[in-house]
Amino acid sequence: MSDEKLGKVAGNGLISRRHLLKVGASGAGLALSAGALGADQGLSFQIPTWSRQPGPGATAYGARSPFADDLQRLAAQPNPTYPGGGSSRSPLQHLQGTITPNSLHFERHHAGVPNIDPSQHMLVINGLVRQPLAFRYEDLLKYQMVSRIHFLECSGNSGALLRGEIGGSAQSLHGLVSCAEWTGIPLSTLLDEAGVLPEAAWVAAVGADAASMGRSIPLTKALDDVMVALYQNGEAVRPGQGYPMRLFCPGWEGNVSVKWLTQIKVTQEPAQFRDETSKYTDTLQNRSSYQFTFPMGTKSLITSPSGEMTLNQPGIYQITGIAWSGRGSIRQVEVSADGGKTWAEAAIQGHQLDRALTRFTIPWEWNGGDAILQSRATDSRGSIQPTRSDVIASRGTLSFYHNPCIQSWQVGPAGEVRNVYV
Ligand SMILES: Nc1nc2c(c(=O)[nH]1)N[C@H]1C(S)=C(S)[C@@H](COP(=O)(O)O)O[C@H]1N2
Ligand SMILES: [Mo]
Repeated sequence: MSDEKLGKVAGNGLISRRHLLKVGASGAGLALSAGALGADQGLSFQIPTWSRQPGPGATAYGARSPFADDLQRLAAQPNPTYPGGGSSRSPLQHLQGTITPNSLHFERHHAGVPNIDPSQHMLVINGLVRQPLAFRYEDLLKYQMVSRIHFLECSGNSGALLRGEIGGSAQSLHGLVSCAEWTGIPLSTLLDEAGVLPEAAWVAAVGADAASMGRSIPLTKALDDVMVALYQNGEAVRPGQGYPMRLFCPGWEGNVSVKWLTQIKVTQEPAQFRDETSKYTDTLQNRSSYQFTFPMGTKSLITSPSGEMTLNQPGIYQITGIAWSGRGSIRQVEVSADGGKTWAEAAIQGHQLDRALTRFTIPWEWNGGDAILQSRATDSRGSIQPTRSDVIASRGTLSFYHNPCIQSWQVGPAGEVRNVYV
């Protein structure tokens, strides 16, 4: 049969999404649960134990199935010289759709999670304003809010690939990205009330954690789409995400979305905080550094099959993954099964929202031979995800923040999937 007849759309087994996969088992010999509809067409049914009696009733706060309890964040080992510092990563290889459940949203803390009583917490706006203001939590609840679905990505995400680390999973290599519906008050509303003076050009945002983590944000961004977020996926922002309030800067490196937000100082110049000088800058080969690299790049990642998974046998697999861009929406994702020699366009599974995760999918037939799976995103501005060599050629090997490069997953002869560099 011709490749077209088989539905092949690119080299090494990528299949058209319109092709019938025929992977469902035929009924013969299978014991299935019939529900209320009864057996049919030679399928024999058994009633499972859970259908024979009522289960427990409704609960005050939901929990997931014990069969799904292995979905856990991956936390870095505690470091006694850096109390509370570190991160935990989202289990990207087990998630579907585009919204990260709050309990699995990645975390990055510089001095642990403060236990903030919202009735004792204040947000102060001062500096180059006509009238300094202080807001209590209840005050903020009186303002009109907006809801936006956006990804959040740590600028250190995927840095392991530039360091050339061996092995790793989607979670361990790329799990510092998540996506949620954020609800809060546009920062412009609060700045307008304080009355920004004409000479102002930046704001300095500071958190109430023991790190007093601060970042400078250009006033243009602060007045454009930055919000003081109080809710995440409909419930109060979790302590790990900044309860009772955090700054949220759509599309920009996670570090500027200051958690446990307690002060916004309007200034003429950036404050030069520790986290914008000693860290989160990108040093080039000539030892000069990029500072204030704010928007995250155009990026995608195959989440399944991915590193540390095993394909049990040759056959059909649904490749799926996520794509995002800090400057717009995702226009297209292409997938390769031969290490980038040939590409096929993946189907977009749902939303293609501005600066949000976008899910892609494409069926693939693994023939048991060598395969290298890659995905490549293009955003709404036409920017194409670079290869690792592109990134290294453009800025050398001294920096590992802000890495959007294409991930390569090699499928070995026993079906083992691992991170490789091509
Ligand atoms: N006050 C404060 N804000 C902070 C941090 C912090 O340690 N303290 N970490 C920053 C970093 S580096 C990132 S990537 C994001 C992570 O947000 P998340 O933990 O909600 O995923 O928060 C940022 N805001
Ligand atoms: Mo970060």
